[in-house]
Amino acid sequence: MATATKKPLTAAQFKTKVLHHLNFTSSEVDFQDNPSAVLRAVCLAVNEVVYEKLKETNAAHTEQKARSVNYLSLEYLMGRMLSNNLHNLNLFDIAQKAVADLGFELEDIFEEGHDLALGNGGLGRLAACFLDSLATLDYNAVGYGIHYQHGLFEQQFHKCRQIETPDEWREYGNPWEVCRPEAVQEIPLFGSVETQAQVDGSVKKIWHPGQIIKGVPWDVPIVGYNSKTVNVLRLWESRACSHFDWDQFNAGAYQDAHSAQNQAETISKVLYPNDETEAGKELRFIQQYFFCACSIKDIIKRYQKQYGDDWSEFANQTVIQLNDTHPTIAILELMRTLMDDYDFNWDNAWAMCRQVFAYTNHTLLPEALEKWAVSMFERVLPRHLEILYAINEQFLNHEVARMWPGDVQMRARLSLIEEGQQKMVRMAHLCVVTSFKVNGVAQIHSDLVQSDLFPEFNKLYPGKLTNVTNGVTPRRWLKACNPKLSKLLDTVVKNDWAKELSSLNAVAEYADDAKFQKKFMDIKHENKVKLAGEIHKLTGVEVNPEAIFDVQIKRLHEYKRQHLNFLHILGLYRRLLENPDYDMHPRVFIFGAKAAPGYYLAKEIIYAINKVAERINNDARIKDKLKVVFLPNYRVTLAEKIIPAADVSEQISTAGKEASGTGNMKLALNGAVTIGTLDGANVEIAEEVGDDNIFIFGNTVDQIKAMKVAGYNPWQFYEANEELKDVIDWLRGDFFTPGKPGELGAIAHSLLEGGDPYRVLADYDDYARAQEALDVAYKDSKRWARMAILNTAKMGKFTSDRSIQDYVNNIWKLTPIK
Ligand code: GPK
Repeated sequence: MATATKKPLTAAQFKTKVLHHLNFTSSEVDFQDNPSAVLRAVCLAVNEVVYEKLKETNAAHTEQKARSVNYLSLEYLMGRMLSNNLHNLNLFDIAQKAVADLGFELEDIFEEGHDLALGNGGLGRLAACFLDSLATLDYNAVGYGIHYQHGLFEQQFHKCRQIETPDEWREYGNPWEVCRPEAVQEIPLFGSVETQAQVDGSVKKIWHPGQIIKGVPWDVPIVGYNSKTVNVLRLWESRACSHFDWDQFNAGAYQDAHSAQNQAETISKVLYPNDETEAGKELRFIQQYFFCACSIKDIIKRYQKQYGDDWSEFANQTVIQLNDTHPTIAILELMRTLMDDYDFNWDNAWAMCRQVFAYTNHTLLPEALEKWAVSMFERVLPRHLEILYAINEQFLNHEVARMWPGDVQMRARLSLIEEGQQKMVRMAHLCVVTSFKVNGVAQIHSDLVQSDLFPEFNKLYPGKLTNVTNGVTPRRWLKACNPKLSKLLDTVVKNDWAKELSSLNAVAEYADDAKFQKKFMDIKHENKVKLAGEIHKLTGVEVNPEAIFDVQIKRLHEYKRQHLNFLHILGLYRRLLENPDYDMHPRVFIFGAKAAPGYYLAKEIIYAINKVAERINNDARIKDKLKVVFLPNYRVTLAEKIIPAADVSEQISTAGKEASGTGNMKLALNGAVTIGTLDGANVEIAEEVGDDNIFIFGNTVDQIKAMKVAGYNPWQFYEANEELKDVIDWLRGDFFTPGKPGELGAIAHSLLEGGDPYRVLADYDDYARAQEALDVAYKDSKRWARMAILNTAKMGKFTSDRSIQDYVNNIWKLTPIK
């Protein structure tokens, strides 16, 4: 298909489009004091370009019969869309002009936008970065997920404690989505299975569902950067099938008439706010099945549009990537569909499934490995449970028995069913058995997946378990969020680094160049001044941009060890109280984190940090040497403001617990220096930047394991370090909570009586040592500038374009669209 090269839009033309939408789509003639109407009109103007490209992309996909990846994910943390889409379409400058002509600053218009926060943390944001890269690299890809009415809750602090309020991201509509009534699906649930004998002696299984739910797709266009492609993220919304029972309504049973509808709509009502843990709730299970079933039907429908009833190309055309175990049920749904709806025999259906599914593991935490009660499974999806049992039987009797004949323990260990009081389905086992590839998300994590999590599967299926190190999109995480640094990089890098991030390597040559150092650090300073304004707006706290901006932004979790950072802050405070002249460069500790609403200790950690911050920030004795701020409602949009201004990146998880991390990459890319453990992608970041440009501390994975074998005793570390002992005792007493002793005691209790499961105390000493080394380095401004520059220069590996290319080469085998 020959696409005529179109002339780029001018600012005047773009302004005409915006005015058109202000007048005719929004009927908003007087928009001067209505920036949100301007935002909507700008989005609609951008969409004119987007839809045109979407149409062309669809045509090219059809014409080229391109193999596609279908990314199944329960979470997508897209953030705001406008700035990103303008950059990716190369419309940023003209939009800025057009909007200025209308009397607005483009940046103020952005502030009217709402985050698409349909995810919790790293896993959801990774999915968003991957969609950006897939479109940028011109791959045929569809993201599938749930159109949650409420995304991740909004966080406020009330008397230092986290309060959650519902996210209302589309209360007044969302310009970035299109409803597709022509692609609605119907999804069965509950009921029973009938076994019908056939004339040929075989049996046919017929599922008689107890309920049918409607799945309504909403498409969010995904615009590639400087590419031809616009893909879609297709999000399913649940609705009742027969909308309204008028008989009941007329008979006065309003409640009943509404209840079926309410029940159906509950499925896509709200995102579960737990990061890396599973509650085992039926509604969550139904969410998973609902979106998988809609997506499988949609994938088949797309295929049949091209190939009709000929299934021979399906496996060539389709790969389905499972983003963690959350969409595992898609495997059973495809099996069921092929056998029950399309008359596949078992072997052919199973062979098909084994060719199309691949699975990404994102965590080793045992509490995050999904298991579903067999009893619940049977009630909700009786037919799927039958299929699961049949897969298990075949797996155990053929594959396991062949490798380990007569080994009953091995059978029990690998079985898809965990025996016990309550029989459970092990979703990860189903993923590993079925998928043709299983990947971890950073090298050290993938090694641990092979050696510790699935060693038997690794033996059974050599070569199946592999690694794809995570990455982040440099479009959002440098070009759009840090325009000043981006422009500086443009002056010394010839290639378009946003598309070829490894070309940033050229910046390394300037690491010792005094002029470049000054420019680089001046930009960092300007970004810090801007963030200081934001911090003041959000917390009322004044911070000094000359101080070190030390940042820890991520979900609140014990394994991420915000409390290690916190204890060290208390240690610094203690040193300053003992000696107000204690030699340290002033430091601002900046936190951003949401805690799962039901995660008690995580919420106590937030409370303690806020409480201590109140005291420290108002303590005149220590002057400006120490400030602590916890920014409320951490989300993609706030990350975009914090990251460009960070000097220090805290990546301090217990070794072996953080699968990869991706914030570590974003911060380093923007010139922050990492203080971190040898965990997740920190290991690979250290390899890239070199030992001189990162502060590594703490026990390694092997040392952590050895401590467990030897018997870990947190009291020993408490007794051995006077500072550590003192600050923990502060928390146990009423130093920060006069008259209320022990109000901050939960942390101390978990570290001592609770056995310190994440080895915080074991790493305190070395963490404090690394922090001192960092302080020394910062005071040498030339040395620090060099470190910061080299961090930016050496991040080429961590673009999500590289991750996607790894997936393509080793797993998906796609070819780009021409
Ligand atoms: C892992 F298992 C999970 C999960 O449920 N949610 C989530 O955000 C994260 N993750 C890991 O904790 C990070 O280390 C990793 O970088 C990220 O997934 C993306 O792979």
